[in-house]
Amino acid sequence: MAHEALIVIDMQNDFCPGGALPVEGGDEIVPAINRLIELAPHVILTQDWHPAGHSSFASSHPGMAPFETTTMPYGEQTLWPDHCIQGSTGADFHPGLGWRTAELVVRKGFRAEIDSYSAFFENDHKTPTGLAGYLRERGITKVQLCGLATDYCVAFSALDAVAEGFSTSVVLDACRGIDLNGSLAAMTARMRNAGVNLI
Ligand code: VGL
Ligand code: ZN
Repeated sequence: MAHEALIVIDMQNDFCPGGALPVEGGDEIVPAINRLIELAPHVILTQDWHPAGHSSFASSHPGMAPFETTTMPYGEQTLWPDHCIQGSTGADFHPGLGWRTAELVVRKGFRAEIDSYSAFFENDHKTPTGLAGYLRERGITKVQLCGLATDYCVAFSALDAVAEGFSTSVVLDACRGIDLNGSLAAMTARMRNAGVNLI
């Protein structure tokens, strides 16, 4: 139990209804997440944290529209509406989120030239955020994930967590997905096949 951490992924205004990149029902999971936080021995939050003009924004690519795909030096990248700009209200945590006991906030996506869905690695799957080392140094072996979005930041974080050797669960009731071109089913299958415990 003490060796377990809850990682709450990107529970930010821009991913909730009314935000710049709203996930359907994103705000509905706040009470469930707050219950998980109350039960968790350690709580870590992630915060999508982009500079203006970030390369994952469609607005940075003339002629491209949000939700289209482009090729970056590190591979395929979905383009998004401008969202979670550093210091903006959209980047703030949902006002109902019970973040008070959180021990660490991992900010990600702060390099203009590369996106970062996962809490562990940027989208080149090579550049670490430091989270795996932090968890290991603190003796944490087991992680439980929840938040937004199931098929992007939650899924890539969960896949990296198992690959890094952490016993990994995703609480699906405390997540909501974007579901672009079947991404929710595809990423759920990838998580299950990788050995993520889906609960
Ligand atoms: C996310 C798209 C772009 C997420 C972040 O939190 O799932 N999705 N940036
Ligand atoms: Zn983002």
